[in-house]
Amino acid sequence: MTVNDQDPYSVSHVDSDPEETAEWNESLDSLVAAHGHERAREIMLSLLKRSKELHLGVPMVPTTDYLNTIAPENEPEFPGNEEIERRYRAWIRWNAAVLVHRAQRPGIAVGGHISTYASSAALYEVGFNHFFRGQDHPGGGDQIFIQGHASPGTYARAFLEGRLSADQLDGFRQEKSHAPNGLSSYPHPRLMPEFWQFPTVSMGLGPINAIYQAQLNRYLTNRGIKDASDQQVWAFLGDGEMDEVESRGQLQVAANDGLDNLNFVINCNLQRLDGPVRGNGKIIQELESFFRGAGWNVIKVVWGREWDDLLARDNDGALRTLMNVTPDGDYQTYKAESGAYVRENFFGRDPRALELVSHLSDDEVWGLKRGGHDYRKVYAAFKAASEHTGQPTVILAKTIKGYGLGPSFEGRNATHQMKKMTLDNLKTFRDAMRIPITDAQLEENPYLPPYYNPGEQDEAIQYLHERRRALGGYLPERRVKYTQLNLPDDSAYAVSKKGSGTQEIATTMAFVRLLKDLIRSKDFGHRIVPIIPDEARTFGIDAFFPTAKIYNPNGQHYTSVDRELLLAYKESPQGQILHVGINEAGAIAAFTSVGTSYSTQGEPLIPVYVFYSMFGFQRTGDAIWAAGDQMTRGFMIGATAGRTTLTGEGLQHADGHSLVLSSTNPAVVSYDPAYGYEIGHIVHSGLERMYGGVHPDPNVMYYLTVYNEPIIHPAEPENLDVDGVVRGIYKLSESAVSGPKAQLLASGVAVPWILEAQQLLAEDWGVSADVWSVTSWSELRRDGLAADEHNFLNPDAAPRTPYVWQKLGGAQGPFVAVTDFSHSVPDQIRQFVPGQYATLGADGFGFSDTRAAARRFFTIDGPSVVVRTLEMLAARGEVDRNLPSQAIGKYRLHDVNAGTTGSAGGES
Ligand SMILES: Cc1ncc(C[n+]2csc(CCOP(=O)(O)OP(=O)(O)O)c2C)c(N)n1
Ligand SMILES: [Mg+2]
Repeated sequence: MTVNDQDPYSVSHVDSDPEETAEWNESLDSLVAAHGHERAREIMLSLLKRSKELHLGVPMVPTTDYLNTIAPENEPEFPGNEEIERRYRAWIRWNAAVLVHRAQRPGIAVGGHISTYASSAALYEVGFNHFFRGQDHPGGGDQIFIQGHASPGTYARAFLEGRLSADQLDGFRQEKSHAPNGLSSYPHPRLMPEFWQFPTVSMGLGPINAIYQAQLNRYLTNRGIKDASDQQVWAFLGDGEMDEVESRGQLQVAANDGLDNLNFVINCNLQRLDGPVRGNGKIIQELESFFRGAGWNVIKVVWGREWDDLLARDNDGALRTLMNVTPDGDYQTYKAESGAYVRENFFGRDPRALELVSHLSDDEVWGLKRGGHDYRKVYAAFKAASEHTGQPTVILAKTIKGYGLGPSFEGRNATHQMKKMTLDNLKTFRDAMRIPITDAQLEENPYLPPYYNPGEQDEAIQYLHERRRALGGYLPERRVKYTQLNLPDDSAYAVSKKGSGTQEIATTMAFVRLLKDLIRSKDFGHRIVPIIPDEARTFGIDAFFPTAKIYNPNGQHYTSVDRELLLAYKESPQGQILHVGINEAGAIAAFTSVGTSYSTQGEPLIPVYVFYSMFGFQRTGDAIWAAGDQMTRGFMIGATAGRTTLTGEGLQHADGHSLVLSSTNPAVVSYDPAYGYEIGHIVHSGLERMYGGVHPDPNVMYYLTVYNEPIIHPAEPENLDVDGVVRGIYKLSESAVSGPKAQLLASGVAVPWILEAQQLLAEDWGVSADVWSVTSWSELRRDGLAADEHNFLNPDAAPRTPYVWQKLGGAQGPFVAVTDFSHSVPDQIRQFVPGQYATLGADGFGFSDTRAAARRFFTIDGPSVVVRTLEMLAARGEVDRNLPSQAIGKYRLHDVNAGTTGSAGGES
């Protein structure tokens, strides 16, 4: 069976000598009575230690009984007016359901979720009324990750707060057709930039991003950039969502960092989309052991106050045993049935338990609530969580999916997807929520039941406002006011401009050299946050270890093996580098929190996330998409790029498509630079765009592919076409020879190949080829599409010319493009090239071999470019039609062993 049955301390555990055991227990009881809890705890710990020495095999307690962690006698006073809060919670619940229902009106029918918020309303409301501090709070405010499909509840609250109008509620999921009063389906900062802070709806990203948000807050504090020590992160999550690897995979980070500023609230309604989360087991027990094992503080809120009396009278543990052994599937069914059913099928299994409820009517049995619906129990849990120190806390709150919506919703397997209520459902729900709306009003148009808002003068609404005032303003709210940056001056880029002299270096190294100088840049460098998933040595970033240091809030308490070395591995609470371990999912979560610090904390930081290009977009593309939603700014560096360049590593490492993937993310600006000076201008323009204050769209992430093949980097040419570098294409070399003309295009590591081809074409075949470095195929495509779109919609206006066309318009001869990526990368600009266009690329799986052999295999090397160019010229009648086959013979193009393009070596 599942973990929930393994508790050796549960009442159902068999005792071989109960009398003797009772004597021991009595001793303990009198110890507590005489010397108090603390002393008794000391004795117990000492006994446990002794039992370990005696090898008694007493296990750590992974789970506790299926009971509330906080005993009734330890519950704090509820400080609010429960009656008033309950009143407007019901209004919020009504409006949340009605807004989804109204979104199903004929002709609209855009979907939405009713049952999720219905199950979690009390959890949110206790938070909003008593815990969650707004951004005007002196401490800086809390950060709330709201469960994506519970968004109707947040909108409904904002409606009562007067922050959203009824027309806006009716614009739910109609962002264009109902503009400017549309509301996004889920929390999407990009779509509602003044409202939502954290996108959460892709299951699993909320939990992992919340962990790294809490870490960022500590990082800012430890590094003295901002005191965020009074801020808490609260993440609302689903129990089904906890199945995602991202939900659980980084729990240890939160524990190791001691993130007591982090609280997870998991709404355990026992259901996910299709049915039970753990029908045969118990999700709360499973999560308890999982979180506890990861080092978290666990608070279970299983039962409402109505159970307190029963449990107090449960002297022989009969009820507790039933609670422990009942699987979730049964708990779900109880709540889809009736009080009589619960009496018979739950309590009825043990006469002693049945006796405990003998004085209750069936209705009262039905009224025994789950903990997550009980204000006081939830309040107690939130208070304990917010006060707990040294560990992150998870609250596991048991609820009913579709709570209060009546028998056709509550606990039904299909409830997640139910978006519409029948007239009867509406009436039942109206009664349960005590909404002063008449039958006649509902019957008038069942598609459009009215919203309810008693107005600003209402006592409850005033109470609601007062609570938010006391807590520092309304939530959620996204702000973008931030400390202005002094961007580095030109001298920071000098290293890129001067080239590598006679030294061969990879573009990775060229980038790292620039990064080093940027980090040194006064008043600016400390805001750069290198993020590295355990590849620093691969990319030469280990050089930063001793100076920038690796962030570890606990410092370095061991004697480092390499302490004598110049490049010692140095961990420090003030460390600048976020070394996240072998963990791309965590790295992108860190990238997101760091890259949105300008907004969440008003303190810009520039994340520079360096990774194996194969394990970036391909592995964590969804998280990068969410980063785009959250309007993250920063730099992603896809190192060891290229299908043939990372020699030797083979199929799973050889990246020939990350630029295709990155091109699909509208928030990503991708570049494939060839030389250091290109990198310098690209990074410079990126920083200007993100933080220069001029660009209309600063919310972008730059993606640069860099390679590990050592090459000579030329110094920056005089009169470099900087605009071309930044916009995506510039002429690198014009052929001096006379002869038939051709134009060669390449990006990144392939630029030297077309320089080689230029030379071969001139020397072997008398062809004059110009060379263009294409720094960004995808930006050129975007520009071309924008021009197309403009011309399409404005036939009478002066037509726009795509930038590629402007650049290549006067160039003579056919165009041949080559790349170490798949054909689809250079094919992106095909329709904007003013002439015949052929592309060479490396499609298919990579493999292990030398660079020269691999490039010959894919026919993308210098001689391949020559042959392709000659073929195009021959087809146009500009060279002899026998030349291509002569060239194939001369270069032995069909022989992989004849390839010579590319150097050996380079770190990987
Ligand atoms: C990555 C991902 N996969 C699938 C979905 C579709 N989806 C939305 S909600 C949901 C079920 C959520 O169940 P749970 O987390 O228990 O939330 P509840 O509504 O029960 O509170 C699913 C599968 C999604 N949003 N994200
Ligand atoms: Mg659920």
